[in-house]
Amino acid sequence: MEPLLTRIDHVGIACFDLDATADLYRRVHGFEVAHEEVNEEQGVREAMLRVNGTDDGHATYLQLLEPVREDSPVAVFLARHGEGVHHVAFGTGDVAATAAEIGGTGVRVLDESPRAGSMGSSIAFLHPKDCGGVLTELVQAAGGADDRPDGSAAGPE
Ligand code: CMX
Ligand code: CO
Repeated sequence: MEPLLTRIDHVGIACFDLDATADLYRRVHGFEVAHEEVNEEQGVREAMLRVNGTDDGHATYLQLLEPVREDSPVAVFLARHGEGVHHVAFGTGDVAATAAEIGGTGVRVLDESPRAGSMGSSIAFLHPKDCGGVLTELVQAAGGADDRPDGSAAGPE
């Protein structure tokens, strides 16, 4: 079977104060904020810190997440667990097909159809209880960056 997930897109980190946490990662790790946006649907303000690569869909990021409302998943997580790693996100060429394929194995897919993610990407989440305790995000970068050189999607065959 071709691998469905072809790279690590980002690691999501929950924090109470986005600006203070971005400053910490700049001072301690030397990472700059490449992109910032509010995702109302996910209930977060987020900053993408590029770790390697370029912003053409092949980079790996840290995604800092600050909740913008009390009932958002990140707010619930912070209240229960405090700050720290919230999810791991893998790149895939076709998020809907990959979610369907993984869902077919019995893993709970949390999004009926893909939603809007950072920087124009399409995303879907897998339940942490079905993924060894790790909330798992599937990411299809904008612009087909995960397609193979021959133009075919790097999704399931
Ligand atoms: N990582 C690992 N385990 C997690 C978790 C996480 N991020 N969030 C919750 N859990 C665990 C809890 O510890 C709990 O386990 P126990 O029952 O053993 O205590 C269980 O899952 C249920 O947790 P809960 O606090 O009751 O939370 P909910 O079930 O209401 O929600 C989840 C959990 C994963 C379904 C929900 O957070 C969700 O739908 N997440 C997807 C969307 C999201 O996280 N968006 C923000 C990021 C946006 C982005 O990346 O762009
Ligand atoms: Co994410």
